[in-house]
Amino acid sequence: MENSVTPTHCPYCALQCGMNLTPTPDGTVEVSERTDFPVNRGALCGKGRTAPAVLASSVRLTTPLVRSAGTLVPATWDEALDRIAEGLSRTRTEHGPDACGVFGGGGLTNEKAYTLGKFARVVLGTSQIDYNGRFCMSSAAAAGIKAFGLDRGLPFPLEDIPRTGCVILVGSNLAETMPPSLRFFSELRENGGTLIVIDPRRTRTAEQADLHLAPRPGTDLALALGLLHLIVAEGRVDEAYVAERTVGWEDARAAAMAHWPEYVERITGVSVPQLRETVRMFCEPENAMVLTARGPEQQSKGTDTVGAWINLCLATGRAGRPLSGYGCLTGQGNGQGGREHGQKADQLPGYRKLDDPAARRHVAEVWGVDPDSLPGPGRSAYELLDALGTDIRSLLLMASNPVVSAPRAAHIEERLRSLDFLAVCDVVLSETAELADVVLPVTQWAEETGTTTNLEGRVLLRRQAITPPENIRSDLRVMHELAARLGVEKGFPTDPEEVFEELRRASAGGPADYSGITYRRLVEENGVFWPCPATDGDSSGNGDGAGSGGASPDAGASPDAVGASPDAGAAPMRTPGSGDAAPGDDALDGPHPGTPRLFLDRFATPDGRARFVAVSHRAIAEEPDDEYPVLLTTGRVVAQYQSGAQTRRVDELNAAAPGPFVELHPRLAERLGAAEGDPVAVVSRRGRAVAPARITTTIRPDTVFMPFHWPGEGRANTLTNPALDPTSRMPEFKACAVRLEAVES
Ligand SMILES: Nc1nc2c(c(=O)[nH]1)N[C@H]1C(S)=C(S)[C@@H](COP(=O)(O)OP(=O)(O)OC[C@H]3O[C@@H](n4cnc5c(=O)[nH]c(N)nc54)[C@H](O)[C@@H]3O)O[C@H]1N2
Ligand SMILES: Nc1nc2c(c(=O)[nH]1)N[C@H]1C(S)=C(S)[C@@H](COP(=O)(O)OP(=O)(O)OC[C@H]3O[C@@H](n4cnc5c(=O)[nH]c(N)nc54)[C@H](O)[C@@H]3O)O[C@H]1N2
Ligand code: SF4
Ligand SMILES: [Mo]
Repeated sequence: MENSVTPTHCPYCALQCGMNLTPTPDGTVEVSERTDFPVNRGALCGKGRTAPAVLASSVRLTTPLVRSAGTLVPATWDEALDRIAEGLSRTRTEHGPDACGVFGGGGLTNEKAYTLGKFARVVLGTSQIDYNGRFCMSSAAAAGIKAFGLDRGLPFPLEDIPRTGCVILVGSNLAETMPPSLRFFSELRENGGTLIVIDPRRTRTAEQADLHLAPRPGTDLALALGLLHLIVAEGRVDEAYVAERTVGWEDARAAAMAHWPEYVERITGVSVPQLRETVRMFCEPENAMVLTARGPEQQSKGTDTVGAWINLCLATGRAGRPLSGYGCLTGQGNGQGGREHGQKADQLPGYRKLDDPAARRHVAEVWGVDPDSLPGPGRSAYELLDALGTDIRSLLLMASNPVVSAPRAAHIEERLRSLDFLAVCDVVLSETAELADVVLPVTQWAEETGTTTNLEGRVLLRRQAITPPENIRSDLRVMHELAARLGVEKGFPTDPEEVFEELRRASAGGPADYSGITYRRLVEENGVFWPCPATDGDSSGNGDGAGSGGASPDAGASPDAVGASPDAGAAPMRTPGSGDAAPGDDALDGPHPGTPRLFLDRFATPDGRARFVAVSHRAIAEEPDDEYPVLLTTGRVVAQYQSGAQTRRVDELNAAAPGPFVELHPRLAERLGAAEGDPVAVVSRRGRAVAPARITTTIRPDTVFMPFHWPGEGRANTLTNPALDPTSRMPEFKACAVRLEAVES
C-alpha cells in the first residue's frame, strides 16, 4: 500500500468528495485531485484539503485514557476496555439494561453505525440508543416518509440540477457548507435556469441567486403556505398530476387557502410582490426543484415545514418526474447511511422500523437472536441526553461532541458530569471526551475502510490508504472486544467487509436495501445508489438465503417496505430509459443497477401515490418579548466543521475562522453602542454567551446569527432552545429569543 495512490473520499460532509491519498514519510497522507468522481470532479474545500493534519500524533489521541484521582491518565487497552465493560455491567446489574445509554454519530461509516445499533440491542439489551443525526435532518426524513413513503436525501443525483428550470434553496448556505456543489447551481444559471435562495441572511449562497427572500427565522412554514395559496389562486395547479399521483389535496388546499399572501407577508416579512415573483419563477419552467437544509428543518415545526414545501412540489406536479422533485441536503459524511442501519432509537437496519414485527423477525434471524429479545424504540437524542444521570446511569458515546453541539448545552454538560460512568471513543480529546471516565483512541478515515452513503443516496467505499499508529484501534475492534468482555463472543467482526456482508443481508427487503451492493461493485462503479436489491442473476447476493427472496414474506407485511418482493427486484421506483443511468431491460436479469432516481413510476407508499399534508402556520416555541426582544439563529462557517473537534486542530482553518462571533445589523449595533469587534453578550433563558460583534447589513435587523463551532464563553448552544418537533424530535436550533448586552472590553 505504501507510496501508491489510493482513490477515496473526504472524512467530513455529505458531499463525500472524491480525493486521492498518497502516504507521506511522517505516516500521514498527502491529498491530491481525483477527477473521476462526478460530485466534485476534483474540487475540494479547505476542510477536505487539510484533513490529513488531524492524522498527526501532535493533535490526536495516541493512547487510551482512564480517569484516576479525577484526571485522565494513559492506560493500556486491556485496562481501558475492562473499565468500560465493568462500568456498563454494573449499571445493567444495578439498574437494568435501559440504564445503559448509547449515543452515535452520522460521521460513522455504515459498518460502524450498523454494529453500534446491534451492540446496543444484542449486547447491552438497551432501548436507549440514538445519535446526532436527530439534530440534523430528522425533520426532512420524517416529512419525506409521510409524503413519499421513503426518505432518501436527494431522490436524484446532483448532476440533474443544471438541467432543471428553477431551484428553490430553503435555508441552505451551500456556498459555505458544501462549496464544490455550487458548480451545479452556476451551471443551472448558465443554462438559463433560475435560483431562489430563502435565508434570513444574504449569505454567499444568496449572493448567487436570482431572487433572495429573507424571512424572519422560524416562518418558513407560513411562507410555503402563502406560495401554495398563490399557486391555487393563479390557477397554476397541475390538476391531472394531482388526480393521478397524489392523495389528500383537498385538505392541503383548504389549509393553504387560509394563508392569504398579506397575512403571510406580516408573519414572514417577505413582501407579496416577492411571493408572486417566486411563484412565477417556480411555475413557469417545465421542471423545478425544492431543496431544503437545516434552516427550515431545525425548527420545532420542521416536519410540517418540510411537508409544506413538498406540498408545493406535489401541487405543481414536480415530484417523481425527471429533473423535478423535492430533496433534502443531508449534512454529515454518512448522515444518510447513518440513519438507515439502526443507530436511531426507532430503527433497525435497512431503514426498517423497530416496532414492526416482521422487521424484528427478519433482523433477529440475521443476528441469530430471539425477536422478543430485541428492545423496543427508545428516546430521541435530546431526551436521551436530558435523562443522563437520572434514568440513564452509564453512556457509551461514539462520534459526537454534545458538550458543544447539543441544544441547551450547559445543562447537557451538567447531565454528562452526573453520570455514574461515561466512555467516549474519538480521534481527538473533544470537550465531551474530557468529561469521560475512559477515552479510547480510534482510527480515522485514511487509516480504515468502510462505506458511507452521500446526500444523493450514493453508497461509496472509503478506502484505507495508510497503516494506523500502533496504539490505535478501530471502532469495530472496540465493539468486538467490549462484546466479548460482556459475554458475546460472536457476531462482532472487526473486518469492515465482513460487517458489510451482514449488513447486506440485514437490509435485504427493507426500504434502504443494500443487498445487491458489494465492495467490488463500489470500486468498479464509483458508488451505487440504493435501493439495490440482490437479484437472481446476482451471483454475490443471497449468502444464506436472506437476500431478496428470503426477505419477501416479511417485508410484504411492512407498510413502509419498498422494493421488497422478488419481482420488486426490478425496482418499482425506477424507469429504465427515462434519463436514468439504468441500462436496458436485459440488464435487469443481471445485478440490479441501483436507483439513481426514485419515484419516477410510483411513490413508495402502499398505493404508489404521494401524500399531501394539511398543515397550518404556528409560532416558534419562544417568540421574542420585552425581556428577550431579538431572534437568535445559528449555523456554520466554511472553515470549521460542526463542534470543531477536528477542524479547530488545523492551523490553516483556525487562521481563516479563529473564533465565535455575533453577526448583527448596524441598527442593532448602534442601539447597543457596539462597534465592530467589540464583545457582545447574548443572553437567553438558558444562559449567556459572549463573542465579538460582526456588523453587517446582510442580516435582518431583528435577528442575530452565531456559528456553533466553539466551546467556552462563545458557545452558541449555551443559548439555544431544546423545544422539540413533535414528530421528528428535532430541537429548535434555528430560532430562540435573546437580548443583547454591551460588555466592558
Ligand atoms: N463548513 C461546514 N460545512 C458543513 C458543516 C459544518 O459544520 N461546517 N456541517 C455539515 C452538516 S452536518 C450539515 S447538517 C450541513 C448544514 O448545511 P446548511 O444547512 O447549509 O448550514 P447552516 O449554516 O446550519 O444553515 C443554513 C442557513 O440557514 C439559515 N437560516 C437560519 N434560520 C433560518 C430559518 O428560519 N429559515 C431559513 N430558511 N433559513 C434559516 C442560516 O442563516 C444559514 O445560512 O453542513 C455540512 N457541511
Ligand atoms: N446551534 C446549533 N447546534 C447544532 C447545529 C446547528 O445548526 N446549530 N447543527 C446540528 C447538526 S446538523 C449536527 S450534524 C450536530 C453535529 O455535532 P456533533 O455531533 O458534535 O458533530 P462533530 O463535531 O462532527 O463530532 C464528531 C466527533 O466524533 C469524532 N469522530 C469523527 N470520526 C469518528 C469516527 O469514525 N469514530 C469515532 N469514534 N469518532 C469520530 C470527532 O473527532 C468529533 O469529536 O450539531 C448540531 N448542533
Ligand atoms: S465539501 Fe465536504 S466532502 Fe467536499 S471537501 Fe469539503 S468537507 Fe469534504
Ligand atoms: Mo448535520
